[in-house]
Amino acid sequence: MKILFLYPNHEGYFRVPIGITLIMTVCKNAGHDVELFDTTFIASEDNVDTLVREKAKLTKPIPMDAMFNKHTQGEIIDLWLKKIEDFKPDLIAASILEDAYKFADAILGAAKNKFDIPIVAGGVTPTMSPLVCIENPNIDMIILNEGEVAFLELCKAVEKKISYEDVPNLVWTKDGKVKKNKLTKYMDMDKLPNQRLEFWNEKHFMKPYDGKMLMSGNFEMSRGCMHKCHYCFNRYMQIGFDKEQVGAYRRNKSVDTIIREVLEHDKKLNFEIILFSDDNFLGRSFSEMEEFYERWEKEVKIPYWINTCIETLNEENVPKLKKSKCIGIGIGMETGSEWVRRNILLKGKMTNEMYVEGFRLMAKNKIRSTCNVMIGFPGEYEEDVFDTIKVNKTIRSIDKELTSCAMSFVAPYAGTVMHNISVELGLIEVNDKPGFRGLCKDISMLKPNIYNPNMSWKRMIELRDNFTDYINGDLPIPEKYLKSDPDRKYAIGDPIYEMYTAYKQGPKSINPKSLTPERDKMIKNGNLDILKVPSLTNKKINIRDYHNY
Ligand code: B12
Ligand code: SF4
Repeated sequence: MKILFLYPNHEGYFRVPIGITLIMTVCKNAGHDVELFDTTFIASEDNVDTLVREKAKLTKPIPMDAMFNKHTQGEIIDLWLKKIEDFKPDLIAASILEDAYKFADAILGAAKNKFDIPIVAGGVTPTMSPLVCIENPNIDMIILNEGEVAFLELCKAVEKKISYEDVPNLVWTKDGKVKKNKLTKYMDMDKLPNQRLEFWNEKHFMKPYDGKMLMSGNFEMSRGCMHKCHYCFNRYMQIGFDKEQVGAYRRNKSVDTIIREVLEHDKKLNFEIILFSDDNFLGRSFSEMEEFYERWEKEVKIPYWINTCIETLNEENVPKLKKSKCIGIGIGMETGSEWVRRNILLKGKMTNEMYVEGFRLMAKNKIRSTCNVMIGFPGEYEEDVFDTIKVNKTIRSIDKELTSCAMSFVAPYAGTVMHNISVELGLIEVNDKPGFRGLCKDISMLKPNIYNPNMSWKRMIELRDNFTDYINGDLPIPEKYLKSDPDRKYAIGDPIYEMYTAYKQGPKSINPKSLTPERDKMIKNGNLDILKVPSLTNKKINIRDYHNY
């Protein structure tokens, strides 16, 4: 069968995406004819993320605009329609993240208008919000969650023209009713095939790093995370599906498998750096990591970069990471306010002290590090932001060559508690078009998305823009923020925190027919305090006008 995949990447953020690559791989391995329409290098004139990082003085500038050949949306659609005409697929399959959903919709809509080919969507956004996406007239079906097994079953059903009833993980409509089929188990990571990389433009393998472009490989050694952060899609992946599978989400690939996979590709591609996409690389047993350090050092010898949680680093493993050629580590701290981290983000009990120690340890072992933080959580105050700035200033001062810190805006992605709370409290402009109902309009990590009564839109941008200067000591921290208030007297009585309590158990997938279930429940029970949240009382500040405020 012929399957045309769509990777609707609209901001030029290149790197081989493992998810859709694995889906294409299983299809090709099963004998299907697979082609890809990838917009990465034609929908943007540069890599927006790198430009932002360069502007924030986080990376050494490397001009990359020559890699891009920006087309208008109309031109992209013409190319897409031509591709469909030439290839004549039996099925169109798109991988969608929320930032690119609107763009994906425009491309899929053009196909829907002109051809009669079934369209299926997978990836994080359809997985988090199936009831929203299935209302989209340009999407016929959704594969929830991991697609390696389910998608092949769907191909079988489409090819043989048999009922979709037995296709696992499928969300579809029958007789006007939305149906959710049974789910398959989370994948055994050692049973996954090695990625087939032939679909991708070679530019996807380039990684701007320390002022150079390196040949990079993108691999995964684990899936999932054991933490419960309120802003992260991982929490939904733990609890949003099969109750029996809650503890099964966090899984590892064996060291043997990952080494074999990397070496297999390295023979042809000569990697200069391996990027591990795992969210919490060191969140596995000590003995397995020992095996990894030893074997990587002897058999692979390629420098690598990981993301991990701060509490996984210690005096014993950091030198081993270094010895096995780990050259960089990304850490999500998210906020420097311990109260916000513990109570709003549910990020665990990590103290600022633990973060500073962790960064010190990495610098001592000459490993580069990045501390990622955000601004704009509902219930965050300017005082909290300066707590973030102060702890990052300490981290920066450890070693300016080896540490870096990056601040982005909180993006309330559907499927996270941040999104639930933002919708319930009227803190975001919510889309009301079928297929989009309940999603945040124009979501992006590059601008404020969430109305915050404690900080104006302009002030948030100013704080983000000045973040690097504050932490480098080029801008003084205002006198009134020099001392932190661990009791957060400035926030006492803020009714917003009630909504966090209502979502303590985790996020709920958005139902476009009932967007504010918890608020409705509170009002029904006579708990009217929630209505005192300024976004619900102050009609003068319309969310739509927040950017002028
Ligand atoms: C590596 C990575 C990237 C890479 C690769 C992107 C990609 N599309 O995979 C790069 C660096 C390019 C990237 C960029 C961005 N990323 Co990113 N990224 C990740 C990260 C850390 C790992 C992704 C991964 O490889 N996962 C492992 C694979 C196996 O899982 P998967 O991709 O979900 O795929 C499985 C299923 O979803 C499904 N599936 C996927 N596609 C399809 C398609 C079909 C047809 C089917 C049936 C099934 C299916 O099957 C797959 C296999 O099981 C994730 C966090 C995470 N842990 O997932 C964030 C994440 C996906 N990124 C995110 C974001 C926001 C971005 C950016 C917008 C950031 C920015 N400001 O630039 C851009 C957008 C780029 C784009 N349009 O794709 C968010 C998405 C949130 C959301 N709800 O949309 C995530 C979840 C992180 C977060 N903040 O929570 N990212
Ligand atoms: S620690 Fe990181 S990856 Fe894990 S749930 Fe929290 S934000 Fe997500």
